[in-house]
Amino acid sequence: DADTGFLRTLPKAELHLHLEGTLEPELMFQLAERNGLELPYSDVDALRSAYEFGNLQDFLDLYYQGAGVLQTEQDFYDLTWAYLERCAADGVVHVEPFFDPQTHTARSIPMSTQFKGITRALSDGQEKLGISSRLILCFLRHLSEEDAFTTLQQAMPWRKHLVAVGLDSGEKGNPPEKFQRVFDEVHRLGLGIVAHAGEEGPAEYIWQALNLLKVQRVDHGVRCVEDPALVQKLIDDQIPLTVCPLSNTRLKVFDDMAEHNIMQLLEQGMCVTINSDDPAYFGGYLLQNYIAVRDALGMNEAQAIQLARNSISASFLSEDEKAPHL
Ligand code: ES4
Ligand code: ZN
Repeated sequence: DADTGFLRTLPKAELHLHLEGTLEPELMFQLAERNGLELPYSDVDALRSAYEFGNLQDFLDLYYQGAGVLQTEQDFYDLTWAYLERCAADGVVHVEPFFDPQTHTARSIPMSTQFKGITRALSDGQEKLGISSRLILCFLRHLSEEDAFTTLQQAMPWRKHLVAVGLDSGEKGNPPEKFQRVFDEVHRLGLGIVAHAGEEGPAEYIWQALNLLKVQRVDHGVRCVEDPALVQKLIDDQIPLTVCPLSNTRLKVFDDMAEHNIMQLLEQGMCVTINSDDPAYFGGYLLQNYIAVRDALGMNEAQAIQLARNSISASFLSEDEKAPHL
């Protein structure tokens, strides 16, 4: 409809997107076939019907299993390219995707295979689709800090292809403080810093991400409302939150989209953005997330414009690079 056309045409950036979370069941089966692997599902429909999650860990178990079909440079290219084509269709002009190298190095897929496939697709995305991008490596927080240090070392030959380092995976019991020293090193290397915090974890983890890891953005962050002093800090310092509405409802962070707090956060003056997180698993790419928020929470055009502008201004682009989109 006309309204969806408006949301599509808005220049939007996506700042919270896991490349492994864009692996559609169809591509998963294609890659399994290409690589001679057997999937524990009879077909695409059987796999899709397994996407019924009670919490974050239920999802992560399937997500890490699914990523097992990614083996060659071409696999990483095809994954990334398919995502960029979706972006073009949704009016996304800039992306800052995450990838989880430890998921792949643990299966003996070299860091170079991952970087080569992903960066070649991102470069084609700029050239053929006009979509700019900056890549973010994420450490898996359920693994040790030592493992994160090793991963950072292995990524150093590719440092110029990275804009930032993030922290993802199961939040409960894996607080940001566990990774303070490795993010000190990330800071010394001149890379940006982001972290998932306040998705399933408490407001305290958001404080730790800010004060100990020195993040420039908070991924999710929706549980900030449990601490009024934290809410005030996020407003005062205009720390961007990369909120993922369909993810939060699929993973039961909120029971229903009607209960999501994103519009309250926005109206309180926080720099909130809309993102898709793991769209192949949560039922929609970026535009579908805007539509879901509009339909359930009555986001009006002015608010949609604000959210899209926030996504550009919260990106790691330079002010000169942001200007044409603002
Ligand atoms: C993730 Cl939704 C979410 N939370 C934490 N880690 C993740 N990795 C991929 N999706
Ligand atoms: Zn995420």
